[in-house]
Amino acid sequence: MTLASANRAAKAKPQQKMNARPDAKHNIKGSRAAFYDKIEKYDLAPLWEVLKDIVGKEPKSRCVPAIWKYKDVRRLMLEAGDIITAEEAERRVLVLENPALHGESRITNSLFAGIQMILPGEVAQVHQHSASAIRFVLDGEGAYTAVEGEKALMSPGDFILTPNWAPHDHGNHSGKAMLWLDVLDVPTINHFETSFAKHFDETMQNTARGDGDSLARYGSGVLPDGAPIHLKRSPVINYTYARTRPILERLRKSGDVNRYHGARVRYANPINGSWALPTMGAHLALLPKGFKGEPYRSTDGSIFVCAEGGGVTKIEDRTIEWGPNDVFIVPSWKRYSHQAGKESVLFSISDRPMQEALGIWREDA
Ligand code: GTQ
Repeated sequence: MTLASANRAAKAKPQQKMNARPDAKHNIKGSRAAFYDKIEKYDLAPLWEVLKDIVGKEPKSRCVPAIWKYKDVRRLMLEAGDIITAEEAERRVLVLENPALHGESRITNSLFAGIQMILPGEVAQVHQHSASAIRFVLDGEGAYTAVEGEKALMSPGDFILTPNWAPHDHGNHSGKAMLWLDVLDVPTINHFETSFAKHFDETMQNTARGDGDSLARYGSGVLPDGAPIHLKRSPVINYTYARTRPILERLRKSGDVNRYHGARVRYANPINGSWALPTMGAHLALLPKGFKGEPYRSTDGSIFVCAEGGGVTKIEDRTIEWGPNDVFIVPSWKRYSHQAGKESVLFSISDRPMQEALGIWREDA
């Protein structure tokens, strides 16, 4: 008997008839186990043994809540800078592994997250892949990421897109280490077994478009005439913190403060109002001083980054205390609430656009 069929046999619950003789139970169990063993050779298995596991009544995340303290991450990232160059590594990234999923290169079941660092003078060479990426800038000033020929200069709080198959390279002409959070839909792309990647002969792209070009073209209420409306992704490359942060202030001042999320904006495609990317959806929220959020849950496990301030998030029976540049996660369908002693800004990102596209996203508010 194989291990799998032994496990199934051990779990098998005979549906005993009222008048069955005592040994019938044993016989049924034994004959079921033998049957399971037999059909396994035909690559068949009994659904009734696993039905409740695979068609769950409620989401049961494999992930656990977790926080990565920036103080530790920055120190260890700088140490990584001593042992490997950006060129050698191709991408010098420390993967944020969900503590329950070590070795799976993922922070939630569907998303990858990592901290990337580029030191002054370094280049991370141009490549492209089926996975989409976003950057949320943590620390440093003036290094660049070049995406589809636009050279985007990075400042803390910037939200930068690398849509699927967009060529991208990173470099640092500044005098300081540049660190940012990468989030990619890699686990989902690999779930579909659809990963392609390509490298180029050149190290860097020709950057014909300067810093801020796409935001200036598409991000102010007018659109270049004839702009394609059916793009699955936003044409904006860098949603700068300088442009987004004052909008949060406006919302706070006018009292547009959601009781769960605070004064929050959604990063949108300016052409059709949809999410900035088809696979990952992001928000930026201001929690006013003294904010006490009400408990909330939704089916999208979320990655949060503290951009400013500090506070705590209660996730069921756990309390996570966060400060600037800390990254933490709330697994799918876990009830959570934010509290902020001082005015704080939280960035968040999840796989919600994919769930909405499939019609399976739910919230419980
Ligand atoms: O910057 O292209 O964190 O390809 C993981 C894979 C970053 C990137 C990551 C990547 C990149």
